[in-house]
Amino acid sequence: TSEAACAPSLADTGRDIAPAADSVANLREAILRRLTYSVGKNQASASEYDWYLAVVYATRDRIVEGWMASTNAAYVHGPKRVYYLSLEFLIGRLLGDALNNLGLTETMRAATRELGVDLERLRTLEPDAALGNGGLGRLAACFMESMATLSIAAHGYGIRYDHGLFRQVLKDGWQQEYPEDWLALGNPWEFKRPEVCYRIGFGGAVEALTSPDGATRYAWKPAEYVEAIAYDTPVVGWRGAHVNTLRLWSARACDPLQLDVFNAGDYVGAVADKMRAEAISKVLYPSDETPAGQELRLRQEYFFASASLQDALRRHLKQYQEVRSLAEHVAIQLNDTHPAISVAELMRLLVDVHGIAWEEAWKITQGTISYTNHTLLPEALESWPVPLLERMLPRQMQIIYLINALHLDSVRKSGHTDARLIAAVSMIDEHAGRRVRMGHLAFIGSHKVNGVSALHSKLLKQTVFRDLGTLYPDRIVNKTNGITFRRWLFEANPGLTRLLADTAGEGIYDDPMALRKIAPYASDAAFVGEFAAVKRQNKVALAKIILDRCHVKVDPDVLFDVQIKRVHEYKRQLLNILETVALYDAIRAQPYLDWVPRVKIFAGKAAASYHHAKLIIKLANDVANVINNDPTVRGMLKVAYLPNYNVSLAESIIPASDLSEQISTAGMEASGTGNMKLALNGALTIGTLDGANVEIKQHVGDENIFIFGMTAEQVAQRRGRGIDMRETIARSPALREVLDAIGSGVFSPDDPGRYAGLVDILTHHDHFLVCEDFDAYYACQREVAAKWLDRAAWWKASILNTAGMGWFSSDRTIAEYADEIWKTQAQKKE
Ligand code: F55
Repeated sequence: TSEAACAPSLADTGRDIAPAADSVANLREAILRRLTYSVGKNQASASEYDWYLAVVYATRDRIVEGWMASTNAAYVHGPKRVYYLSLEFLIGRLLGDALNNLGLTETMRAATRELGVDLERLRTLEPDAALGNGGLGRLAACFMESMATLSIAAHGYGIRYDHGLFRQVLKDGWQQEYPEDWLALGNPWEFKRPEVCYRIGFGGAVEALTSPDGATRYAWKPAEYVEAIAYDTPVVGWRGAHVNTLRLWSARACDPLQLDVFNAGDYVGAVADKMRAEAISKVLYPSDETPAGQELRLRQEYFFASASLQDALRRHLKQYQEVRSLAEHVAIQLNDTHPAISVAELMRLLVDVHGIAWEEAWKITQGTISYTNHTLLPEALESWPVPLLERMLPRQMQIIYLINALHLDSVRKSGHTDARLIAAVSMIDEHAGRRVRMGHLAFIGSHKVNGVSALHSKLLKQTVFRDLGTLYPDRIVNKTNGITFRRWLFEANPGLTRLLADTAGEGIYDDPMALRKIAPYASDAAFVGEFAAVKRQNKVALAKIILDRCHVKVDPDVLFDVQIKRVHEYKRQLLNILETVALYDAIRAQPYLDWVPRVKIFAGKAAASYHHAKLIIKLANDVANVINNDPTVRGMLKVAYLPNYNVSLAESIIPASDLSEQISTAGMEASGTGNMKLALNGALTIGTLDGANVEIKQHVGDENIFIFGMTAEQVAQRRGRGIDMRETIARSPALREVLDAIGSGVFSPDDPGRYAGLVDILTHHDHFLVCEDFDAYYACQREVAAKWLDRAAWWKASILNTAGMGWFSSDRTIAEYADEIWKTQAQKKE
């Protein structure tokens, strides 16, 4: 029997149909072969993990031929190539993704069953690849899957961190960080490519050479080199049609040790250089939003930018034998400013290494690069001190100066002489020591700059890039984020997927807009019953996880109210906690009223150095302890903080959620993508008019979402009047009671002063306007409760959420990038 017999047939893709007997047999034999020859075990001695490896290898074997075909097709047909440069790829587990996209889930389930092992169990042995912090990194992972699905010839480039995002443990409610070790048992998905190796320079000096024709050329002589080694992971698209590559760089010292130092007896000193070099790919920086500003971070940024650009240029030269046509054949997308040094590095490679004249090189660079902005927060905008850049990357700093000088010349030539404007559009910030503004560098080096939701892109033009946007009015565009439905619906929620396909037809597997077809069933009693039954099943499964991990027993029939995301003041977990306490007070005041029972579910990590966010986590846990143990509440309110939020946990929580908390201060959440995952799975949103919530409202309908609070404009106005909240608090008895209770230690009897400072900030410097939005939020939550009591109305709204979310597929987002930014199209044939 040939391996081809195992190839996915369209009919069984993603469906729970009876698998063909011979494919099951083939797969079973393939697993056994891999167990024997790759893992080196027999059936009798194989551990669960050995079986897991054999299953991954057998799955991978069904990807590799398509991978080589896709790679080859890109050389033969020459479509424009896309390079997605991101310091983060928050991937999660890959086995379910690969099987599902190959249409092999059921066949594999049957094959493993015949071998006496449980596929579901094996899946959980895979560690999450957590090479990202949050939304930005997860977006990169969704985009990789969508680019493969749309057969775009794309490579992802990033860093193969030895250690991804830290593991969060809650000890007495306090967050503790532990190193994460996803590679401890090896990584069966990756292919090491030791032959794909680039030298990355650091430090040293620039030599000016005058050639015989009188022109000056510059040569950078780095003081130090580090090698970048490629590790490739195949990314298989939906139905296995196309396979792209995620290429992650690992840092390796050029010399394993200094033998002379070693021979002199200094065994530690002999490997010091090696340690310094290899530190570059040791660990992901765990900060979301606030850049760490440390030298090692800049080394990471340059290391991966340079390796990726050298690799892209090598591939282009191999295919076209010259570099001048780069912009016609290549699009490079910068995921935030983290890879923005690419602008200077590409110029260096073109001018110094390939001998292209400056002006032509600049056209190529701008024509090739584009940049996505993910934040407006001023403290989140990256800038690097000029002296650091001069020391670490002297030639790139020269190039930045020259780009800036030419940029400012052209600004002046077009008639702008106003000193304020010149200072505002300069790549050098002269305010607090001289620093290079990486957002400006990325903007000026790009042909397109995009925001990630309609509101965010609008605000981008009004704030961060107000002046640059006026000078280059066509440059800023919007590309509202999306999510891959394969992971966030088909894999995470197979029960709902089956119901949707049975009702709306198989078309939903390939056309997310076909979800609209379930709208007519939103009040159909039979459909509602099945929809509700799926949700209940998912809630039973989550209740078990909550019991195991939080030791809190929750009834699957209560309202599951969920806020899952990185912990940050602007995301306002505090607002949710304050409302929880107010509800607790109200229940205690009238315990025999008919309260809508609910559980508040939280999950999320705080940056390790973000003390205030860690205190918010502790508060949520303190509040949970008091409420969960108060008999007067009689289970009408519970609070659970699930530790160590990651992609896999999200896949369990999201399908079980009834209410999605998207309550950031308006104007501060660039887009949000968890909001999309939850709404797609039938959760109703309670949220502000922020980020993509605005567009979710348009797509699901005003009646099917709970919007409250200030708009972005009102936030700006309110802040203009100052952020002292004493009057606001005085006007709200409920808020006053809550703040008094928290501030006086009702939830922290072991340390009554624990939250005095936190309450003081809310009272006197409430930058995120928690107090100002409190009453509106509390009232909106009561509307949620009222709707919950009208079961038919609730399910109708829930179903209309799922029906209306098709537009938020990342396939739509990627198609827009391809059309309007990359100017590329899907590959024809392979
Ligand atoms: C990571 C490192 C640094 Cl130095 C700065 C920011 C981050 C980071 O993780 N940012 C992030 O996740 N931003 C989010 O991007 C999402 C995708 O566009 C948005 O949906 C979300 O609103 C935004 O906060």
